Amino acid sequence: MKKKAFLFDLDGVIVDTAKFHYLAWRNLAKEMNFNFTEEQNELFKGVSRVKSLEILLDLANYRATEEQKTRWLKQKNMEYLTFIDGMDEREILPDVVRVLDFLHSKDQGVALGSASKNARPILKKLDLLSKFHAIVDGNDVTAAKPDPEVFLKGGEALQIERSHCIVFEDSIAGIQAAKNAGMLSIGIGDTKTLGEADYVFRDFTEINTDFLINLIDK
Ligand code: B16
Ligand code: MG
Repeated sequence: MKKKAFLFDLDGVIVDTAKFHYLAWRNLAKEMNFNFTEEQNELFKGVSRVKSLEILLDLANYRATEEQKTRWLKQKNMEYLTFIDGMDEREILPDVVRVLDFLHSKDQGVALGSASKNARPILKKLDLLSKFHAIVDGNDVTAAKPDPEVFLKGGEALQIERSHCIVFEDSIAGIQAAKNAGMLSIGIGDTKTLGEADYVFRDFTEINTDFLINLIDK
């Protein structure tokens, strides 16, 4: 059995925090007199907080001062954190823990590769911190997905070469980041949206033990 690195995105892969990001951005959009839709929220997946605000300002056609942007970023995050505070283990997406535990039982490397600066408190809230040998998040990277930095750092932290790294991602930018890193990519979500990935599954319930063993032995 070979040692591989399995790199997990957070939002949309381990937990569905996109709905909380959406509610917080939507409330901010109201201050711009803009009706922010769930469809538009798709553009925010895997994108950093600062970049998300830039996109929202563009959509709303709103010119904000630097001071206002700083205030809004803080306000959005504070509201997001109140939603996170109400979360518990029941929010973990189906079969994520089964897959994490299986990889641990096979002595594989497991790391987080997320754009979020709130990744650690979220994993703590879900009691998942101990399932990761390394955490690379929005606080550790300078370049956002589709730049490969977050996954390259994950592989490095586990000391596993990139050709032996496997990425689970729900966003197009994240799949591109995995590809740019020279890693195998597994899309979690819609086949049409994530068509660029090497494999796509609706969720982890579709990923069976044989598939994981094949990935390890490849
Ligand atoms: P924060 P991921 C990303 O997480 C989210 O998909 C994206 O919507 C969010 O803007 C970004 O994290 C930054 O999050 O405001 O918590 O720093 O999918 O890369 O795990
Ligand atoms: Mg994601």
